Amino acid sequence: MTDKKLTAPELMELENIFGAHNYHPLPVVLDRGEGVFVWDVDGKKYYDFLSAYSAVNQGHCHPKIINTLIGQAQKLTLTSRAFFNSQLGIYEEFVTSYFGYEKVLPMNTGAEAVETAIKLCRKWAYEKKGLKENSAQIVVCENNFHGRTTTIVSFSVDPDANTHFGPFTPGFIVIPYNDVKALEKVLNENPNIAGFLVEPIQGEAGAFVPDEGYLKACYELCSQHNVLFIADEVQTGIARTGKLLACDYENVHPDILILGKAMSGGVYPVSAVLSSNEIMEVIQPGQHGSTFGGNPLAAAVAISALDVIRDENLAENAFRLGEIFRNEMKAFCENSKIAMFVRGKGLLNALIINNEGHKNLAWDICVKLLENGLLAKPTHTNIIRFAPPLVITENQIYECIVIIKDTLKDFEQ
Ligand code: IF1
Repeated sequence: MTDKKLTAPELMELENIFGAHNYHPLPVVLDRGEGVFVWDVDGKKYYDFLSAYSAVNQGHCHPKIINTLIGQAQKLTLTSRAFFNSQLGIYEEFVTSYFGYEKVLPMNTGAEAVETAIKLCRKWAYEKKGLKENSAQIVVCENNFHGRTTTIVSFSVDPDANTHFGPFTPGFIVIPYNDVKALEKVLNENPNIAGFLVEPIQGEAGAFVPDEGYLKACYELCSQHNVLFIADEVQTGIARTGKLLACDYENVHPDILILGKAMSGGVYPVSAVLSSNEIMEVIQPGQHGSTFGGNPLAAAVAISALDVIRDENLAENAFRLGEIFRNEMKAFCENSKIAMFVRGKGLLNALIINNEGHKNLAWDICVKLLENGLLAKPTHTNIIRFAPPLVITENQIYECIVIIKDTLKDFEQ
């Protein structure tokens, strides 16, 4: 931490000059966070309705998680996996029982966990399913977002994500999302399919919720065809959508579950791939890993972060307050010319803005929201995502609904 005191414009200029321009942030420089609130360098307070893209479900700087972080940081942080450490086994038992799996493979970021799942699925396909070497295909969905590595952007349909980043990794088949028939067709026509990788709700696509029954139907098709159902719950998992996992809504237990973000409450990069003994045993020593994956600091922090989810009933809170948020915003949309509709589950919601004749309207609304003390970010030019920390209270969510409605009213002609 530096004690150098610079103004917000000076700090933004430093990022502009010395940092790569791979982001386009809203003009606010944050300095401190606590629960649902963050403060900028001038001491102005905001409701955080992004939660670091759902990593901070437990709220900023949750005291229990931070205490664990400090305690473990003073004891042992990293050993590599060349040795055992005193936290990892305890975490592995905890996390597998928490999510109902037999084994976990610990990694750090979401993209790394997705990569891990892809490698695991391919190896399973050759060693257990009996596919011919290098023939395995993984089915993915249009408008997916699974991270930024070269392999993952190979199957993105977003030109920003993959233009000029080729050559790409082969072995992926893209089908429309929320389309059971498309999955059935590809499974019937292609005998080389190893897995189906899917987000239970598409986050980057703007909290796009599939039809009820979609996940269940896909899961059943996969099991009929001996194809692994792989759920990327990096964003939807850990209580965000009103259940521990979004797949819980349809009682689907993925063959491979991918988690990240809120695994640590946003204090440290922790991701995980969970599966059965039968699938996980295809990876043997030397075949996959990471210097930081499974380190004692991550292990200790993740136990605390998952304890908080359970102890504070954050899934139930997200479910209940999400209903209130959508009902209020739905009613508002009925009489609005610019707010078209709201969608989402739990506290992962998006408002669709009518930006005809005013391309930057969603951005301008977010800048106005910022001025009014609430942080949210637009996506795909006309969608605003609303995803506060799950520790938000009923009174606070009503206060935020007022801020959002008042801000939107300013843009109605
Ligand atoms: C950024 C979106 C959110 C994810 C799913 C894997 C990853 C992500 C379902 C990779 C990451 C992020 C990363 C963030 C923006 C973001 C995002 F707008 F792109 F879609 F959350 F809404 N699977 N999502 O959503 O995890 O490697 O980043 O830890 O700045 O790119 P990661």
